[in-house]
Amino acid sequence: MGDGGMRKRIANILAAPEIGAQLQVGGWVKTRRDASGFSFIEMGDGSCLANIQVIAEQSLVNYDQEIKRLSAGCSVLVTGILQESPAKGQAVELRAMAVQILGWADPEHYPLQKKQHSFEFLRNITHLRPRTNALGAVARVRSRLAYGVHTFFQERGFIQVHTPIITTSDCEGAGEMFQVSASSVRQPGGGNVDFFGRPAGLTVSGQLQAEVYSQALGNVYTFGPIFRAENSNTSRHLAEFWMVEPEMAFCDLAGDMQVAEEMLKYLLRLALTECAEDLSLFDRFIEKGLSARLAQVVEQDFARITYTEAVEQLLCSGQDFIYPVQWGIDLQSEHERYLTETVYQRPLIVTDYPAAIKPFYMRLSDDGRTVAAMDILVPGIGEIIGGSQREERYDVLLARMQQAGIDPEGYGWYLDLRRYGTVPHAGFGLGFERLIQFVTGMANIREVIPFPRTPGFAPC
Ligand code: AMO
Repeated sequence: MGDGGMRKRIANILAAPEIGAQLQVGGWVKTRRDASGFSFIEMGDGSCLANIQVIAEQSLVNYDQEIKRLSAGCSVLVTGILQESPAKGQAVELRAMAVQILGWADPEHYPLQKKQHSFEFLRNITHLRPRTNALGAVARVRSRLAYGVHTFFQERGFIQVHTPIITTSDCEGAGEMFQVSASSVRQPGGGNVDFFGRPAGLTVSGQLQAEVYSQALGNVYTFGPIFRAENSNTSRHLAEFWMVEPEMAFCDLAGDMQVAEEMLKYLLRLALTECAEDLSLFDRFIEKGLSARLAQVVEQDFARITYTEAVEQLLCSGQDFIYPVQWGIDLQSEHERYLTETVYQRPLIVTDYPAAIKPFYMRLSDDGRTVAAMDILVPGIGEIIGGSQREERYDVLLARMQQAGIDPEGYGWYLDLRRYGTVPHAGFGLGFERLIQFVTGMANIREVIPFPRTPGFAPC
């Protein structure tokens, strides 16, 4: 099927146009418009937001039979000469020498017509929605930022650890694990036993296992899929999402916050510089002023307050919140968003939460009632990062586990880390989809993951 050497991606053609060169481009038709003696075919190949315009003249052998039947969604392989475009709207165009139709898309049934479709409609065709401008742009930004996560940590000497997807430890202790050990194995002597010998589930966080490696290798990170069976049908929750979790030995909460802020700014800067074309689409159609907002976040220090100060501010706000505020409550999205959007109007780090509402692994502070925790809240989203300094003292950790009703039996390995050469350490979890929401302005988290899984929804 043509010469791979000659075949080019549209992004590369537009980045360094070679006028007069013979090229081959494979892609999907967006529109076809007929003029006298020739047709304009707009085609995209997903490599960038821009399409390329093909000029197909009626002298082409399949012009009447095929080219004039092309419609949105058809796949074509075009061989042609790149030339400067006389018309406004594009700098170059491809004058076709041959247009090979690889696949038809019946215009009667192809669901992606030229009009703008709602994101709700597109969610029901997750297999076709990446062909739209917006979802294609999201996929490219997501890919670039996933790579950026690795470069950020690798450039700083962090070691990536592949933490398990199947686990017997419920890190967050919130009872949101999907069970996987239902299938049992037959024993040689007859009878069935549970596959892993004890209940196992899909991981809700790679943190505990990342801690293991941080206690041997220093600074590590894990970046993988996370599964939570929370029955929350909100625009910020998924049952399957991706989390970036660094874990740093010889590090306290201050160091943790510093890395988290640096990482977020690094990723936003990367999006601004390397995804500018895609961001311009979001800026025009999803959130006006998006790029300026991101640029501002990169420039400013994040605000920092304690949980106790946050509660005081909420109590004095005069706002009528759905969930009443008092010291000891878990901050709700409405509280988080009020603080970061209305009061501070920039990212906000809230620290020192009540121990009673946070997991057992967070380090108990000297006051005995708060833990060295931090959440980073951003406008439009609320919580994007949750982290803490970990409890490195054996006795305190054991007591916290017992208080939380966790059987220390199953966590002997985790306690061992405190028994043998324990060191202060800290880490955090960045919800990768919430980052993509923040960067693209997408209102619903279901649009920023290729195949969203939510209660009652997992179509393919
Ligand atoms: P936490 O539970 O706060 O922390 O989660 C960390 C971040 O993950 C994102 N997040 C979600 N994103 C989409 N759908 C969900 N259902 C969902 N739940 C959480 C949020 C959140 O800030 N072990 C700790 C992290 C650590 O301390 O290392 C943890 O899991 O952006």
